[in-house]
Amino acid sequence: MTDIVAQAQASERAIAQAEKPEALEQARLDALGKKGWLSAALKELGGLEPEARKQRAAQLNEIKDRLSGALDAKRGALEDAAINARLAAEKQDMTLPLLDGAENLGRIHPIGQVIDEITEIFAAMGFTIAEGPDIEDDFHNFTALNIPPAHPARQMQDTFYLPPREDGEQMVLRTHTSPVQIRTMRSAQPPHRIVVPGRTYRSDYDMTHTPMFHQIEGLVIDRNIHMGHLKGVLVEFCKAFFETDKVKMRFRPSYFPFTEPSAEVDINCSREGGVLRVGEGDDWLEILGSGMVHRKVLEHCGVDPNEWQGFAWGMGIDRIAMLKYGIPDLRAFFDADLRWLKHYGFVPLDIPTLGQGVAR
Ligand code: 2U9
Repeated sequence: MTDIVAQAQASERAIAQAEKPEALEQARLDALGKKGWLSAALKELGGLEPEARKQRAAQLNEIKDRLSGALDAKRGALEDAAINARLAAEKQDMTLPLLDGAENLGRIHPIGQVIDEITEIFAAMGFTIAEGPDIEDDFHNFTALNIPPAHPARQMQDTFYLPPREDGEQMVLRTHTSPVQIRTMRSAQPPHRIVVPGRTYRSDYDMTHTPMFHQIEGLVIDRNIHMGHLKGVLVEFCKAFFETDKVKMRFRPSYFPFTEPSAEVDINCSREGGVLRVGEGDDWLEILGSGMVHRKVLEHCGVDPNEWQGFAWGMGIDRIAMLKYGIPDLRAFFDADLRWLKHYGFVPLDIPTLGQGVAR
């Protein structure tokens, strides 16, 4: 009898003192396991007198319940302790910015970035984006734009011609995005306010020219439109794009077949020490061409030039991107070099710490 009480107390002590699940399991096996002392005691019940057996069985069951309860409680306590120990040891500061993740973030190509910047500025002025095909017919790329057959822009060295079709028509890779404005005017009634970004193609390749390049053009057609509107829109655009109010602009008379009068637009810059700074200094830098839409172009589009007038402009996106972000070589734009893109590209989300990581 005392034996059992002593063994029960020893088991309770072993349970209380167990510091690891393995020690607790051993304590359980020693008492309640098949070969444990309680199982052995239960097996001995059969040899007892009925009355003694009853008392002994009640005692053993009470001990078994007590030990089982103690084992469950201790198991729970050890599990809690293990979790708390892990929480303390593996604590992570979730407020720290990403480091490895930032390394692997994709980048927006400078051309895409500049297209987004420019279209956003014009969108705020009420323009919508228009797009069209890269492969164009002669009418939309040249004739409608008042570019006659003998014009140098049509010559083989500038224009990529596709093999003639069965009907004899020779399509071209568009040499500017202007055909999109032609399509817009021929398919919808004025007024129009559109910006047209896209790929354009000319047979040219050197430090400053690639056979595929990007343009963005704009067109406004409405009643009583004049050069003052053209100037106002382009001045606002330049201030917003170069993020300065002090940029000076110069409108120089020029010639384009599709506009009359025409003007090229320069902004002031400094080139001290070989570093180009926009909006500073007394040098000039050409950034775009513009003009009032030629009446012959309006007529080609079924727009009555006596009722509707408009202005248009065009600029090279690649050149403007190089200028704004100090990118030296145009050809690198199209090399698909990920190291270059990591350096000159833009992080998609505007979260500074994502782009730069943090000190460890
Ligand atoms: C229509 C009528 C007029 C678009 C214009 C320019 C002037 C111009 C060049 C800038 C650099 C092309 O990428 S570049 O080589 N563009 O100077 N573009 S006016 O005039 C239009 C367009 C469409 C219907």
